[in-house]
Amino acid sequence: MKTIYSEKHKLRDAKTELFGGQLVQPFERPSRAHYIHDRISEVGLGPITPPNEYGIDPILAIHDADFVQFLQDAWPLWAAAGMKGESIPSCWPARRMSTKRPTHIDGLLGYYALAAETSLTETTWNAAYASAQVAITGAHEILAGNNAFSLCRPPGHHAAIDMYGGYCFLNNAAIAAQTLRDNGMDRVAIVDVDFHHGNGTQDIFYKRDDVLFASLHGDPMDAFPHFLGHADEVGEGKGAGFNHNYPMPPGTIFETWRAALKDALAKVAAYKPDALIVSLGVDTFETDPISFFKLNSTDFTTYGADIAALNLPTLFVMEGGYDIAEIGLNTVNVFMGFEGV
Ligand code: OKP
Ligand code: ZN
Repeated sequence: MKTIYSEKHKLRDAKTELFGGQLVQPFERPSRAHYIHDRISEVGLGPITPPNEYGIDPILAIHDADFVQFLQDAWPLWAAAGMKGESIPSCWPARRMSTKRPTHIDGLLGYYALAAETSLTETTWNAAYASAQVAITGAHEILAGNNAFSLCRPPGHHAAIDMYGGYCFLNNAAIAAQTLRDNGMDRVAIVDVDFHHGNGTQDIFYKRDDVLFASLHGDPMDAFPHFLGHADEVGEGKGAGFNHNYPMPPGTIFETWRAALKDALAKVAAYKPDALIVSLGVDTFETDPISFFKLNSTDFTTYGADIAALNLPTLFVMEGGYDIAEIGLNTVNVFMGFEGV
């Protein structure tokens, strides 16, 4: 299987994440992609190639133009305001407040952010843009008849139509799905196996019946993003019945998780999509520092084979995973299972 990878992910190298009341080194850091890249080479999974340049239009097919412009303007505005640290939101339109878009950068950050842990930096936009190109290039591999892995970084599944946060800026999997739709595919399914709920992807496709979304994740009562991902969120309007959430409690073991995956995959099979996109996060691993599921390394191989059994053109898009020493092994194990190696 071919991997799409851009060196430009290194431009996303924030120094700060707001975590537990402290500014810590971000869990989502460049070495994550390096470990995955090295493991792919080590096992000889297949060629690793840079993305093609598809421009801004496929991004604007998913995200609002004012939001995309904000991602580019935020750092210059922040710097011009004389702020000393990285750009962190501190103020939100909470219940019964105005939804007018402010002009001051502190207001804009709260307007477009869904959480405060994700610092914006001078080159964050460039990395997010490159990550989206990696996803779009992967989609074009699917259109050409090949399965592929888009080694996206930064990740994307928390980014919504007009919101960033949870380490995500542009929704890579959603952009890839839309690319497939805009190039002749009628139905696309996205299965999100990252530990966290893919709130952005759900939001983007919630009222649509042409992209089915299923997510397995830590129950939002206990886990980020806390305000979406409940089992009773099933889609709306035309989209009713095309959104499936599988929230699971702390300590969930593979047997339970796999039963949820099989249920989700059965929904996908019944939908008869032209292609499958897997939002692949390996933060379900037992020693992930910010998550609470209990998968071990061989479980990733096992569920890779479960996904392969669908026999669909499949694009894997990288999301989370923060036990960095094991991220290469766990990620590539999914592909070993998928390819039946
Ligand atoms: C991004 B992805 C934990 C706080 C979690 C943000 C997590 C973002 C995960 N106490 N903060 O889905 O892997
Ligand atoms: Zn995650």
